[in-house]
Amino acid sequence: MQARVLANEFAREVRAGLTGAQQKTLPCRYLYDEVGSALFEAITVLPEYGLTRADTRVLEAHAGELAELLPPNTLVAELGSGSGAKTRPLLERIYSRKPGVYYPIDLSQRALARCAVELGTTAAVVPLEASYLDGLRQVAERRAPGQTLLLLFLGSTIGNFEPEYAIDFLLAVRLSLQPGDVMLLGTDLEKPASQVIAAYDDAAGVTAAFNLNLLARINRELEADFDLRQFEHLIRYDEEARRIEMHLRSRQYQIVNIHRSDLIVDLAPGETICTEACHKFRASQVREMARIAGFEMRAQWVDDEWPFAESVLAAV
Ligand code: AVJ
Repeated sequence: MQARVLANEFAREVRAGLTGAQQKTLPCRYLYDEVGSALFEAITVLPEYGLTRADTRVLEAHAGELAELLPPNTLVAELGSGSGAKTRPLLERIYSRKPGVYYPIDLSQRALARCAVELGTTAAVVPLEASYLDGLRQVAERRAPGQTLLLLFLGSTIGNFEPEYAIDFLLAVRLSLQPGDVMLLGTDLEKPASQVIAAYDDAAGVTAAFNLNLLARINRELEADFDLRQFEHLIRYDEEARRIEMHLRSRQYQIVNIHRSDLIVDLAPGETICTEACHKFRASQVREMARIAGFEMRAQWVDDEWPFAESVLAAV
């Protein structure tokens, strides 16, 4: 029998993640459809989730210092622009004398459109709808000789990579940069387990809704019949690896049909689907990862209230 050619990458990745005897997984980037992005925005203002507030505070506190480290002809690009709200104080400082171009790189057209509205008065926004590395290559092609690039990678998104892969990713980024370019990297830092767990298992259930929405999205886009009420949000924290995982746990034996993935899955009672892993870092670990990838740490700022670091990494 010839395998059906699946309609798109989403259908293929869902199939790959749910097939086989190992831990079932779904790629975390699919959490961010329109509903998922709105739920994530809600997560960022939850009392238990200090990450985004810490990121924003450190950026605001040190925007001036960062701007002083950069030459006047600096160009700014950002991986995963989100709503753009965190980026505003930085862009205002950097482009205070002469407005410049800002390249947000994101797979979501909506995020890019919102970012253009949010930051359009501060910079000339040129949205790039692309994966991180493709977008970065496009920026590299467009830059004028002699311009310095400031690349923002905020919000600890790098924590979604397994540590070895995080280094590979930084290496790939470094290959698209020139010596003297600067990457500003935000990383959530190690903190007590109870605090980490609460941040991903909030009392109001917003993170649970964010997690379950992935199944709703699969139902909508891939003609599947997940019964969301038969799954529960589950958080696991591996303290030694400093890795928090989000899972969806099946409440009973069940069979799910995912039409566009050409797949029928069965789940045992208690079996889980892992939907995201987020690593927490040590401040020294960021310096080390950066060094291996060809960057030198020029500054590192840590929030006083919620352990979170902003590291200034210069390409060498
Ligand atoms: C966007 C990957 C940084 O790991 O904290 C928040 C995503 N998942 N709550 C994080 C997330 C559940 C977030 N990152």
